[in-house]
Amino acid sequence: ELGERRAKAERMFSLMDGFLKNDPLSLQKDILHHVEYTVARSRFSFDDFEAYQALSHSVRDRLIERWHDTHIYVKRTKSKRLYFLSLEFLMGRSLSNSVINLGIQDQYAEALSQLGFEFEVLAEQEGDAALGNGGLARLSACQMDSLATLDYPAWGYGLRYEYGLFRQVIVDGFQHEQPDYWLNFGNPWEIERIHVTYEVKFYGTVEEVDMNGERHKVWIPGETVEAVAYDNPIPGYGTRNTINLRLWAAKPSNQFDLEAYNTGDYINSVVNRQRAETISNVLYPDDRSHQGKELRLKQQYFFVSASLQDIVRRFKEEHNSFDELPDKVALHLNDTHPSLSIAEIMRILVDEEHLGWNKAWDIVCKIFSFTTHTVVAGGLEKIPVDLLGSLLPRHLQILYEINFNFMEELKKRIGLDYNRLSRMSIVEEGAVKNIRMANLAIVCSHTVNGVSKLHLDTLKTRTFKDFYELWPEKFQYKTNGVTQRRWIVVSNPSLCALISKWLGTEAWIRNADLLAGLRDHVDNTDFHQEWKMVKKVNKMRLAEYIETMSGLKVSLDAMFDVQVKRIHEYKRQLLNIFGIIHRYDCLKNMDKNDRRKVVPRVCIIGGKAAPGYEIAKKIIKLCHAVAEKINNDTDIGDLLKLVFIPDYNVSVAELVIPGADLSQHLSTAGHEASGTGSMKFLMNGCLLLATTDGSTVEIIEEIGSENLFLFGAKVHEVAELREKGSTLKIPLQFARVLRMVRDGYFGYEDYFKSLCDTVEVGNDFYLLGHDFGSYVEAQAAADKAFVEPEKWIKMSILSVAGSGIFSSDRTIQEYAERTWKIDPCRCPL
Ligand code: GPQ
Repeated sequence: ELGERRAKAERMFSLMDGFLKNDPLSLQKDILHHVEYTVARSRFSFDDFEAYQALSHSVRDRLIERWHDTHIYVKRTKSKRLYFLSLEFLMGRSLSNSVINLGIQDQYAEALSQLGFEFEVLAEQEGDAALGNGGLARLSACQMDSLATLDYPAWGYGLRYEYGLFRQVIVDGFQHEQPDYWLNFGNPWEIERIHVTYEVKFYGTVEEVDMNGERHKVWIPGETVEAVAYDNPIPGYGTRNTINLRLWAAKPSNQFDLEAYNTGDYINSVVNRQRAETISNVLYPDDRSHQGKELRLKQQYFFVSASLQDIVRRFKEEHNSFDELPDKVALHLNDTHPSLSIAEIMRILVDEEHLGWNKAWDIVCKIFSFTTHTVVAGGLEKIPVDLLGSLLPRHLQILYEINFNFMEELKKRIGLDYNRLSRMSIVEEGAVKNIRMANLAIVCSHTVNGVSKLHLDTLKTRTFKDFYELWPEKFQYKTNGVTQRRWIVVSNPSLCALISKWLGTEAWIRNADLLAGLRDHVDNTDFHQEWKMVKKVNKMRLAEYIETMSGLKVSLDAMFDVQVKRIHEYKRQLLNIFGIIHRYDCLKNMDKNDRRKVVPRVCIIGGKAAPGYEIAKKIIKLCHAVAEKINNDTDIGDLLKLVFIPDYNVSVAELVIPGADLSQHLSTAGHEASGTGSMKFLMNGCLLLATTDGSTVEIIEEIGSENLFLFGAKVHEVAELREKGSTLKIPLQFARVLRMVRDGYFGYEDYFKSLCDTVEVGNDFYLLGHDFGSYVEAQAAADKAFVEPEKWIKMSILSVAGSGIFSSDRTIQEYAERTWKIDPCRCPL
């Protein structure tokens, strides 16, 4: 029988002509095949977009082959798998990244040019997959790339939102939000798995029943929705391994309500069924605060339930006893958003698999790890008990039981310290009772991770102090990282080529530590010349983009100074704008001779404000109002320009970051858990102007404080400074700038009033006034360094040379070894 099966397999393989071939001629044939049969256009006439579609399908075919092989191999080796649960993945575009990771970039370029197309032009046809908000979501995407590249047997799980993060449109300087219906033109990068579906239950009641002489809880749902899997292959670089990102979409359940149909209200019944699909419709755009919304809770549970059913099914296919679960499965909670997993897996093990509470709890406590991205306790996620009880009645019981046991254990450990007990309780008592998701995640996880060294300190001494004192061994940090594949190889091809040339190898693309080798050439003037040219090419690309987008012509001799990230008060884009006003004010008051010594600047700001975040929206408007004034002042000319780049997203970042000379990371010390944008700039040879916050602390350790421009209050000073309140000394220059805005120098004085109030003496929580003086000094130091090109280029080279440890490969390897305890599982060629 075995012989028969093998013969059949061989026949199948040869019928398909073996694996797909990657020579340019074969690629052309495949592309044309897809033009004709997938896109259904005539091969004699198709446009760039259709060519992009056909091209993507040919890439997808190659991904699928490797993805199948990887699955089969992991299954055969029975390796322990990591399941990375995240409600957000900010993947951006896939085409270039896939082709590069597959290692067939040149072949594709040649194939296309023979067909009369240019790869780069077609790549521009792709829209971003923006299923996430900001740093947290992009981190997940980088980590998926590293998991695949390092051959780890991992799966990502998330939601397939039909509307990704809103598009930001600027009208009259104000942000407007437009829906991002990104699936409109199809998505060649996903594979719909119509047969991989699970029922997800909501509402209803819990009953107790007798089963084989035991009492068991049974949840009778009030509503059932179906989850359908969409698989997104994630290729590793320099390996055949291609892992899966499985995203769930909601569909109406097949168990329809017969009653409703029989009573004759057919139309309404269909319309009601359709409501199910709304669960996975839209991504919540408020980065870090979505409290008390039923739909959000539904999304969380829908995602958790489908993922865990899938994971448990796969486990049971391969193993006989749940005792093996901790050796075979690691579940990672990316922030608290998927924490309902804990209650859900308890429900599955206790109610469905009849494991007994204690045994189930023992197992569950060995499989979860948790990363928090939050700094302040006030930002932690809570779910109102009433809401949870009505939507997930059985889960609420389970959470109460977990909490009861935890409280009992805690009393034994710490005695009857009621204040502390109530702070640590998973259930928050009060007028509105809440479930504290972070407490739940900490109680059940074997490891709690911060995202930078400084962040861990904050967790230990402030945010989770009580828990740290109870379980110090649980607390770790893994400094975030970003993938050099996307952030150098894809987005900065000229720098990529230059690095490989001077290192004499491309091995740094898999091992970023090798970037340190650039230090050997830091004094080489030929190297400097080439380095300078690369920056120039990237600045030209960015300048062109700015001109097409805004009509503004900018000078390539100016320093390109960039701040791009979500708009938040703590990130202090307002400090940047105030600095620009101050610079403008100084220029206006300078005589002609002095002006000649000024370093021209192009200030670039970009980022989205959450739709309901009024102050953030005012910051965007102020940026436009100031830009309007400065850019139209002929007296100032090229000495100062201010550009707001609308709709900042992953692909805009790929263009902006390589073109920056200087980048700004201005969070008030102690507020940025890590920050990952800075790492992308660092890898692109852009110098940083930053506060000593988040991962900047470690960047300083790597490249030395002399190679970046630091300013501002230190973490340990912040609390004291805040206490000083209105007695805090504020520089006159700051007061003057604030006055200008208040007095309507840039118009809209009524509209900007509440914004100005947030930084008024005594009310200035983020300490803009206090930090302004040292900020202006750091800016002056940057100006001074810029007019010494040799010095600047050295700093730039040393930045890239020191960026190796900020590769997400390093982060993932640390997680794999210290937290998940998984081994690489490299699929043979
Ligand atoms: N982060 Cl809590 C987000 O992007 N969204 C969030 O809701 C929270 C955190 C960021 C955080 O602000 C950055 O400092 C981190 O670098 C990033 O997560 C990834 O850890």
